[in-house]
Amino acid sequence: MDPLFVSSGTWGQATFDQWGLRKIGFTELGTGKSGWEITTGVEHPVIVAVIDTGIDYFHPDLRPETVWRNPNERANGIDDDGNGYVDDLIGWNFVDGDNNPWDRCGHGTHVSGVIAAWTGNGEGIAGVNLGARIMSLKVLNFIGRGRSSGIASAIYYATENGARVINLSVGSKKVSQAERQAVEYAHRKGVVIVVASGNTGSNANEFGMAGIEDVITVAATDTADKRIAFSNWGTAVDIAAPGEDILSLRARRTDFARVAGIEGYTAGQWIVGTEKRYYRASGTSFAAPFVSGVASLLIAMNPALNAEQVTRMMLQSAKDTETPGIDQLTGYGRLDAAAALRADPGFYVDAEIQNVQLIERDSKRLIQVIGTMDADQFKQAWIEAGKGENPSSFGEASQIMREPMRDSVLIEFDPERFTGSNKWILRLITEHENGRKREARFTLTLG
Ligand SMILES: [Ca+2]
Ligand SMILES: [Ca+2]
Ligand SMILES: [Ca+2]
Ligand SMILES: [Ca+2]
Repeated sequence: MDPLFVSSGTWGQATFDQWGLRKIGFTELGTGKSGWEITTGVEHPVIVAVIDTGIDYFHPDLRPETVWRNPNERANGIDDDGNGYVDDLIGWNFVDGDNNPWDRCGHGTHVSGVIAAWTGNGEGIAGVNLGARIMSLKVLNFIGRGRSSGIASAIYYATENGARVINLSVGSKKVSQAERQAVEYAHRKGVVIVVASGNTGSNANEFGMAGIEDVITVAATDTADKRIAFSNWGTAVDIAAPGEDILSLRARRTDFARVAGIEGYTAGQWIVGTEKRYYRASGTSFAAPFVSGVASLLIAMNPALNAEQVTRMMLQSAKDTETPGIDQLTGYGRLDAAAALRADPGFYVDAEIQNVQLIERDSKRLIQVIGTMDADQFKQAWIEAGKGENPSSFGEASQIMREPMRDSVLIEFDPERFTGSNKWILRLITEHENGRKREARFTLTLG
């Protein structure tokens, strides 16, 4: 195996150097438990667009085939395939308006390495999908800045030129109308769009593309499956993946933590290896590509899967962490690739409380619970309530409900039901016919 996949403690840490990859289910072959024993992705190469700072396409730990090549374009100064880009041989550089997405920052190469570093070549690290084709679309310059028009154009490019997965480890507070429309377009065309939740420790709903409905929003977790403090949270978060001290590829002559001016960082501190070819970094930027990589492996395993099925397989099989059930820190939980690769594409069991509001009807006050209780084979659902912020026990608050519902009023309570405390935890539990349950919690604060 690759030396840095096997090693641990290289920079004095207590974990494997590639703890994140192992955490999500890519362990040594021969154990019967590794995701790679189901597929390594090589049988069916899947194009993954990395919309970022570019790529070091000469990196020795990337298979030459990993860099996507436009099959219908030649270097002749003519737009052979008529896609509007002249000589776009391996992607496009939307920053400078040319065909060279060379990475002068390092961020995009790091993201690309998580997805598709050369596993099993006896050098460096391993990546999630050995067969992936990375379509590098450069939208950010050497200090990680770019225009939103470039991001929108890159999303269209990826969609029109065969990408089945788009990784967006970029973003800021604002999302432009053009970006929103581009994401909607890619979604309509069946592309899986994966977005980092952002690193401002705030609500991802207000963090650019991470707050758009049609994307998979990825938060970052640590070695104990806890959300890392910088990782944005909120109802927009769908899933979490490792995002601390993630080891990947270093683009030649880059040190992006230094350029970003991270407090207390000394130049070269995150560079790894005697040849200085590797780099470790923390952020939701490096959690998202684990999800993109696994999405591409699912498609490699079964190219007929659609985006909805791919998403469902990852979300429904995620390992529940933080508060039981779907929560605002980690969504469905931490990505589990081995489980996702074994998941039934049709299976789902959902429980979600979107809102709890006080309404008045016929001069009577009512507490209305809005949400979703649904499954592909729905058995039943019910709501329980517990007193205080951390209830020691829950009591039944509703009858057993036999009909699935989506995005609608699940129940109305008489406020009198909730006496003796101004804080209650509501717990919605949905049960699948096969016995699997999922729950969602909501903190009810009474005035
Ligand atoms: Ca072209
Ligand atoms: Ca040409
Ligand atoms: Ca390697
Ligand atoms: Ca949870």
